[in-house]
Amino acid sequence: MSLLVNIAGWEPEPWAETFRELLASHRVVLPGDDFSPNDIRYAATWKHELGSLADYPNLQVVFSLGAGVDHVFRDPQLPRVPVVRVVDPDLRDRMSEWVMLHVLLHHRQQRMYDWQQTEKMWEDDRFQPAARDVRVGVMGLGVLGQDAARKLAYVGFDVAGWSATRKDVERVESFAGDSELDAFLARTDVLVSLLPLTPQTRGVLNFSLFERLARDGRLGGPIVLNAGRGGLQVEDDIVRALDEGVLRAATLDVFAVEPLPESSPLWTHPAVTITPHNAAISELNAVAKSIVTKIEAFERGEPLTDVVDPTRQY
Ligand code: NDP
Ligand code: OXD
Repeated sequence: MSLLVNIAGWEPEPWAETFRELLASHRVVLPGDDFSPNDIRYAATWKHELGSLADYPNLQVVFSLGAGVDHVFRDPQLPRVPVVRVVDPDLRDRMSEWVMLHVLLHHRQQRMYDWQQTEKMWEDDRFQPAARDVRVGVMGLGVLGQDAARKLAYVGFDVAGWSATRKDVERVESFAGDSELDAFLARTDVLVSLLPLTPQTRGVLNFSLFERLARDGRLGGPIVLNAGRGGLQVEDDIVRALDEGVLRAATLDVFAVEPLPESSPLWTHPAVTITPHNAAISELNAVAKSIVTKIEAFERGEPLTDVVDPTRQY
């Protein structure tokens, strides 16, 4: 039985090596290796080439090497087998760190102080609201969103979340479905997007949505953070909203095209903070171990966990 490691954009060799160490009972192969397609039972993939999972007649499970699975479902020739995603505390905690860091950077106006430092400027009379007076709204209250929301609430922010179905998270107000989106936005000063990219969510972070964020917040205008996927945001709308004062600032980890092209105005916009899609990296050892644990359980006859619903695509 073999595991095919099928990766684009990341170095595949270290992944194959780690799987070999952790899954000694299986052969671990890369697409260019010499193997029979009939031997492949599992595929571990990140942005695999379209169609490159089609010719394995005994493939039983596709494992995403990340929490997101849009890179799997974009393949029109995806075999009809279960798709399993990463749900792991290592990845979850990394994302919450990113969210906390960037919400706090805006809340404590750290970018302005960075600039003041370059000017040797001592200007300490700025208005500084309390965290309890800043309303953070987490779009996507799933595994990552719930953890980030809990931690934001623990620090003292006034936190709400929006998801398809209602959630019960301590100290986090839950808004659900399209009918409650406007109410969620109207009470949000800092919007944190942790949605998956699906046909329903593509382009949701657009000018019209930005206009519906709270205008009476304590940070001088709404702020948007997106670590979900680039396809959620309309990048021209972000620039326009910043230029027209509809948004005060944006922090973006993900982009429609990655790496972000040099020509993008986002690179140099003074109100934009950019991180290179590393809000929560898939740490090789943690993710490979979690996949191997799932394979071992599956082979003992236990049900697969973290299987993605192919109709929802998340
Ligand atoms: P989950 O599937 O656990 O959560 C997704 C959340 O989004 C759920 O609360 C779901 O609602 C909600 N949702 C989905 N579609 C809609 C919709 N149409 N309307 C309202 N709510 C919706 O995913 P995770 O939290 O594990 O991950 C979220 C995303 O984060 C990933 O898909 C990936 O794209 C991104 N990510 C980015 C990383 C980075 O480094 N930048 C790293 C890891 C992940 P409900 O629960 O009610 O179904
Ligand atoms: C993921 C990612 O989906 O890293 O895990 O983007």
